[in-house]
Amino acid sequence: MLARTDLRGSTPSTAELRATLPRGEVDVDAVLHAVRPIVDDVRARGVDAALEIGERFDKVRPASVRVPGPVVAAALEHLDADVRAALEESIARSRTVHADQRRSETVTQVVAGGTVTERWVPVERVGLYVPGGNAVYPSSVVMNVVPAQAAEVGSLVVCSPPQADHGGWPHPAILAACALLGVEEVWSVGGAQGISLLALGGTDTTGDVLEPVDLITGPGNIYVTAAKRILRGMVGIDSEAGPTEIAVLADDTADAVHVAADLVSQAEHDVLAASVLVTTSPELADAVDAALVEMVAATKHTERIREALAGRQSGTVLVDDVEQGLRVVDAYAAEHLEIQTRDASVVARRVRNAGAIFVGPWSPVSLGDYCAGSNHVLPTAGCARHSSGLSVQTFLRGIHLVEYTEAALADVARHVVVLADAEDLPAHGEAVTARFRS
Ligand code: HSO
Ligand code: ZN
Repeated sequence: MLARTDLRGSTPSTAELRATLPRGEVDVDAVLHAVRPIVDDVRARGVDAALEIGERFDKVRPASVRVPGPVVAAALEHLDADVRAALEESIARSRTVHADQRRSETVTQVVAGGTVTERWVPVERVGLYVPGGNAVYPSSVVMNVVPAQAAEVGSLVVCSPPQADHGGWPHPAILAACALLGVEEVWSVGGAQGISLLALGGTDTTGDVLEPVDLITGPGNIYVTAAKRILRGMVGIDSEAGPTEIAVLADDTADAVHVAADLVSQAEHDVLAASVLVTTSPELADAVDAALVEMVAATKHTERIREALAGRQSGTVLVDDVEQGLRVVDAYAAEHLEIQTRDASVVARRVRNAGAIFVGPWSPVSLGDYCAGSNHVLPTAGCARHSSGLSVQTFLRGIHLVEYTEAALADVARHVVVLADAEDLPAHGEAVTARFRS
């Protein structure tokens, strides 16, 4: 069922591995030309442009960008009681984990009379994008809002596309999650125009001012990603999110049915989703394939999953041993990596590159999607080599406070002057020496 790559007996370099391993490509550059005019139009005409463009794509125009408070409150009232309880559990666990990510200020005594203090200061205003359409994920509201709140950002707005069959407001499940989290500001606008409005601000149809944000987080489709790429710099953005990925590193101790279920679970997101099995055991690979055939036929979103598993982004990689498996998963740098091997906990700690690691037989990715307490907004497409998932840290800036006394400055003055002269910037040196001339 999954295409196979056999690396046994070979010693490919990291670059060779990256070229060989299954991976899709999302060409954001290809849509930039379509997105730039949208950004420019919102820059020029604000809310009018955003609503007009939205009407073209979403086939609906909300009465205002800002969702009225009573609409948000009503969504929570109508929320199914079991869904509410599950979301509350998800929020509570997530808050527990993210509260531990808060940072305290560090004061470093560099020399007598000279300190550098690092303060962690929350971003003033943030925009959290939550997709609509096919993917209605109240869980993603939790994953964006909880770290932002734990970081104590000044203000936050959740932004999600209007839904034609919900009166032009975002999906009620998303509104309900916002209400549960105590989010007071929700905007009904999506796509590239939503990202543009977050970055640029505007005046709502009601006359209310829509304040621009300093940082935008949250996944979206390729147009959302393109708009973030265009506006990055003017606003901060989190790492670009592509289709979801799961890699499983498994040996002969893994349960084939469980591995197959996990591969299917993430393939369920998108025809472009990637499911990759890296295993030392050809027997396990065969058993997973057999299990997939049955499982894919029996599950709800058969077509989507079949396409995702058959795509060139998915496959099985056979390796000699766990050592080689580790090199493979490090080269791949999966958004989600499961370790289903002997001594999983030890193996997991040797992984260098992954968005999040799910350790052992009882920690499936879907636990992390909803209720582990961990965050599910994670780097995709190999970005885990250099980026992390959303956390409190995403919403903080480290600011150095440099505090030297006269004596401490005098003591180091000659070094500053020498370095300034070496860079042919004598005025830099003068800014120090001027202080000691009477
Ligand atoms: N696996 C997705 C998140 C998600 N799953 C939301 C279910 N709902 C990306 O980490
Ligand atoms: Zn998922």
